Amino acid sequence: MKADPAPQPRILVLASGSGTNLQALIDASRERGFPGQIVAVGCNRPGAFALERAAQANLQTFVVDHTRYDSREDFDATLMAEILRHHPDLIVLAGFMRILTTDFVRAFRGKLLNVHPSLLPRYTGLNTHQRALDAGDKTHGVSVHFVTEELDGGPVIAQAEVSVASNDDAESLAEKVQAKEHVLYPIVVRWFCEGRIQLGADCVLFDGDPLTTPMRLPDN
Ligand code: NHR
Ligand code: GAR
Repeated sequence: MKADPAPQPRILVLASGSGTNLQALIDASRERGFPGQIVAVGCNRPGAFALERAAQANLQTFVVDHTRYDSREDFDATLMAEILRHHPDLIVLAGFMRILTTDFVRAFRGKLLNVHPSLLPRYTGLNTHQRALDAGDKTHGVSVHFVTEELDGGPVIAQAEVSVASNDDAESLAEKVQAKEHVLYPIVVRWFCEGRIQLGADCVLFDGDPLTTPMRLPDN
């Protein structure tokens, strides 16, 4: 008798908005040989288009509407309970817009990834494209990092750069950065599912070795 194939890592995606990163992950996960399976999509906004994308892909969904909770602690406790029902090995923040409490982040330490639209450590938080423009940066980009208590401060796994043109505005820059996100995020999720990346004490381990500088997607 043939041995059962090893179960694939279970991926849960959290989104808040249009879900283009979710879509990129759905598409990648359907390629032959992808080493993980998306088991559910959670969202904090009832009307988000990400939910339609998930339904279209026949994925289970759940909504925890943050406006219905008095505190972040209560919201996170409910979110955590919903997540645990799906027994994920990896939780992927894909345009998820709620800051998570320390308790939540600690409960899933080493299993939480985020895609952030800047070259961290530059521009943590919101409004990153306008801030890069205002600073006169010639390059901008995207980072994928492990989520820790420190907002957008967890160890960076990989980055991709875009060049800023003199006629770029926040919208055109966001478009360029998002195109990179859709390539970079599935690559990093694949690495995670293959067991190649881990969160060490205070850095990323890649194939067991500390990563001294983030991995880079070649600039075209
Ligand atoms: N939570 C922790 N603890 N650590 C991180 O690194 C996190 C996190 C939650 C989300 C994504 C992040 C980003 O990529 C992320 C990283 C939302 C805000 C924010 O200010 C900031 C950073 C990120 C996501 N959110 C507002 C809030 O009050 C709400 C804004 C809105 O709804 O539009 O939570 O940039
Ligand atoms: C992405 O550009 C992501 O980097 C950014 O929001 C967009 C979500 O797009 N995330 C944040 O700004 C987190 N604060 P999507 O919903 O189409 O994937």
